[in-house]
Amino acid sequence: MSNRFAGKHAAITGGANGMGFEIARRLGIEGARVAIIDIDEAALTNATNILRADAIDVKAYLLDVTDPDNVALIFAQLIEHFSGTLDILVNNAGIADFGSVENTETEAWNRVLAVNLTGTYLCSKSAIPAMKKTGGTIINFGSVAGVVGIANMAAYCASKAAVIGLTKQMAVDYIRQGIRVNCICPGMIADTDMGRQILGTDSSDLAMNLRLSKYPIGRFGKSEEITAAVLFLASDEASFVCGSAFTVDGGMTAL
Ligand code: NAI
Ligand code: 1HS
Repeated sequence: MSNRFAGKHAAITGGANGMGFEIARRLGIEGARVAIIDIDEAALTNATNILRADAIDVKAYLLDVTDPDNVALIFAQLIEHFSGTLDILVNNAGIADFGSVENTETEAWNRVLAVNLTGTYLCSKSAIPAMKKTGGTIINFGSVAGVVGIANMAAYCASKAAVIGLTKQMAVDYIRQGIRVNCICPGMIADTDMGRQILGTDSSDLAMNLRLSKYPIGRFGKSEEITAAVLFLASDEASFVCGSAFTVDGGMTAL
């Protein structure tokens, strides 16, 4: 096993479940000390126990990434825990909601934008001052839904397109200050709660085949395939990768 992240300090939002958990686990296995941040207290406890059983140095932080004061507070705490440094931030926390523009309630619209976009902005804002001191990298979570339209996901698509825009903007502002910013744009990842939630909206053979027909590779993705790409972006091997919207989607957006 390589030790690509030995001596690195990493924070992963939404790190208690799904892809965030897998990313935290892989970063830890490859040597990083990790902070997992999540709104789901029970899942945080469970994730911490699993990671510690794997001998990973992990600390859990309960946080709603949409809350500006608490984001600032928790990031101050975790950066202090990491002796004033933070090398890697993965803005992975996200939620989905369903509806066209006409039938998306304003409250749902605001919540999706708050978690997926404002959460990314707030956590980055709190991480950047520490990163400026020693250099660092930020990986945001976009989606194929930020690149092409997905039926009945107005708020989600808008939030992910905005995350891609924010990524490019941040990349330009911060690369000369030693911070590389990129985003990952996964296609459908079926083995997470969100993946199951989306597929569960219509699991008829017709709907499933229609969805699958959008994927030239002939299948949906797995968390481990996204994790591998995120770890590449977080590593020094990606030293010239900056402002990228990295699609990892079995060819979905190439079709
Ligand atoms: P998931 O539902 O398994 O995990 C999301 C995590 O974010 C959960 O632990 C949840 O508690 C946490 N979270 C939600 N709201 C939060 C908040 N306000 N503050 C802190 N934590 C919060 O989802 P999954 O599939 O692992 O998704 C991770 C990211 O990947 C999301 O940004 C999602 O939009 C994106 N994505 C997912 C795809 C999929 O097919 N599953 C495809 C493309 C992108
Ligand atoms: C949830 C994630 O961001 C992907 S949205 C893509 C849904 S699909 O229509 O390609 O199955």
